Amino acid sequence: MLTAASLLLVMMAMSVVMLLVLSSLARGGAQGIREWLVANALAVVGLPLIAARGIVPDFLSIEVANTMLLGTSAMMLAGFRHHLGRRVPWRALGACVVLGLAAITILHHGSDSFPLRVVAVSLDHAILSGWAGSSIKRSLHAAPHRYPWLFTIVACFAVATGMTLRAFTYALQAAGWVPPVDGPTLNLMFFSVGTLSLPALTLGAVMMANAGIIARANWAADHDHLTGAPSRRAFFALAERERTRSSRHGTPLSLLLFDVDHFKRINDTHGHAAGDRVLVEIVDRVTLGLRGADACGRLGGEEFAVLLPDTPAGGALPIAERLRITLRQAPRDGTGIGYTVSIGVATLLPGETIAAMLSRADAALYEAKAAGRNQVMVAQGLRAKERRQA
Ligand code: GH3
Ligand code: MG
Ligand code: MG
Repeated sequence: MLTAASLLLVMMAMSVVMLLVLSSLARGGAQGIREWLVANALAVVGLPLIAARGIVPDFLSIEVANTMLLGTSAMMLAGFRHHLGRRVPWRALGACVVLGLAAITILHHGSDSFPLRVVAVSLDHAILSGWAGSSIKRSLHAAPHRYPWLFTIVACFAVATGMTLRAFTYALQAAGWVPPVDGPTLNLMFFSVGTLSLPALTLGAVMMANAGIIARANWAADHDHLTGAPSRRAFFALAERERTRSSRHGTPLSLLLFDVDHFKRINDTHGHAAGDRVLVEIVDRVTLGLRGADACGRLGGEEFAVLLPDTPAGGALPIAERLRITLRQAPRDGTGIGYTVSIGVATLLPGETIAAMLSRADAALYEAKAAGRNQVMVAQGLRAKERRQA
């Protein structure tokens, strides 16, 4: 026979499992894990204390246990706010717990009303869960993956609704209403809502943390860690997508491959850190001058590529020339280090692969270097070699 005590002990075991799951995610760098761990640790102690009613002193199974469970809801909310990058309102959370404790104490030692104690505690849990749900809902637009967030929002609001219903039912009972089910069954029904809430919210938290870890890992794989530009892998994937689109719709696709001239000298003269700042500055300046559909990727070292969808050879050359002239002029609020780039331009030939186009652009870039640097060369294949002197 399922009793409130056995349910509480099962849920305590669930919290122990959740502690292990959360601990396994702690190394992933997700924010909020510490608070969720504390929430479940509080439940591991608080739930058996409630179940031990009559065995341990009332002070422990009523005041201490209920305050711990209110702390659980408060710490879950703190974890969600931390995870979302929102301010954690520690004072308000502390006030919710302290007011809850005050109400429990008064309703224990004053009027000693069990239904009114349930009303106070349930309302407190309802406020904290509803608050968590609306905080997550407000940040939903920033979710890396919607499902875990929607699951958690629904869980928070379901808990808040269950707790409000519980408060309402016990308030009616305190006013003399006789419920259609007997006291222990009613207690068990609402206990199920209460005890299921923490595992459900923790499951949502674990899914959100996991989605965040995966999103960060994907971002790291697709972006260069220094400049934030698309990585070689991401650039090739994008170029491949654009190549497919270009051959399907018959639209032109061009590519600029550029390399910083004498970059080794910049490192040698100003130091490696200054060289790093120059690379970041270059990506920022190039990206600023591109259209939305264009992309600048870092292929390695001080070599970058710009993909120009819907751009024929005649359009790519002036863009390359503009890029070369812009980068030649030191920006007013930049590193203060002067540099130039050499650029190879290639436009996709019918049936050509991205690797082949890139190889033609590379040959043009090599020619630009050999011809004295700080210039643009157009790859052979579409038209005769073109050259723009600085
Ligand atoms: P060239 O005009 O022929 O391109 O000459 P270069 O000096 O630019 O070319 P080289 O290939 O001789 O040297 C490239 C240098 O770029 C050497 C390498 O240490 C430096 N480099 C590569 N990656 C980074 C980086 O992430 N940060 C910094 N600061 N330097 C880098
Ligand atoms: Mg170079
Ligand atoms: Mg190079």
